[in-house]
Amino acid sequence: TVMVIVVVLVPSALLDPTAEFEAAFLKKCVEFPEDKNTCKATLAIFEEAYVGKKKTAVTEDSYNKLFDKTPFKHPCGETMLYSGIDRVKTTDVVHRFTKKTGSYFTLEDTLLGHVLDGLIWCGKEGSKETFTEHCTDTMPNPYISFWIMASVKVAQYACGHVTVMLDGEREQPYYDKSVFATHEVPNLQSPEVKNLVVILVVGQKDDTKCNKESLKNLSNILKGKKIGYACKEVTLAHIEECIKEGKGVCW
Ligand code: C8R
Repeated sequence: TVMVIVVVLVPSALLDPTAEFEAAFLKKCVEFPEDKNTCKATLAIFEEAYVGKKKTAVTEDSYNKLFDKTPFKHPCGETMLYSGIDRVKTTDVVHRFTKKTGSYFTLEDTLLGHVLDGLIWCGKEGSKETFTEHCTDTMPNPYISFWIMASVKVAQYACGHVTVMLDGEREQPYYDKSVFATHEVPNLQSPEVKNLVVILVVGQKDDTKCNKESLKNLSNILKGKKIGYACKEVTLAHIEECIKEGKGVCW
């Protein structure tokens, strides 16, 4: 018999989804200087939520400990929500705005949101590994359960004048199936939250788009929660200008 030994020279991280995922997590985590020393501990708590479990067993509550141990640090009165804003026009205008101007904080500007945006993860029963494929083909799954819990938590954390960027060119800027509608609006706390300010992003300003039926629904829901409502049309070009000049006071 002839024994054939094949040695393949590929960096081991490329063959090992767990190592690759952990490296990506830690790399993005240390970009937050205040959290640098706790990134490994945060990763371990994060993995507890899904490692060794089948996808459908990972629910929103699986991430309770993670959110308890990783509280938000941004000013609660500078919370920026958004919905549908990056599907049509210029991708990610809201994230470019908050990053460049340093005013307002989206979930992706908080530690966990920043680290996990763009990553996919899941576990398997009887395995200690992290997988990064076929993770979202069940409901629930570890990925969607995380984003739902993160959305609930950031809405509960918000206070004062909360801002939300919505797409004014859509028929329904406030879309009742969105995460914003199903998990954020219902979790805004009164009296901590005084007001929800809709920044309605439009192509051309015509001062009619705030009158859309779907926004009347939103204002009625808020009225029922004793939270104030305001809506302001702002053109995409104006926001792009603010981004370019780094102007956080934009409307
Ligand atoms: N939020 C929800 N989902 C998020 C997210 C986030 O910050 N970040 C990512 N990557 N995702 P959408 P929406 C993923 O349709 O439904 C919070 C999830 O897979 O543009 O109203 C955030 O605070 C999720 O299913 O908007 C924001 O205020 C889609 O992207 C709303 O919820 C949802 O993206 C946005 O959720």
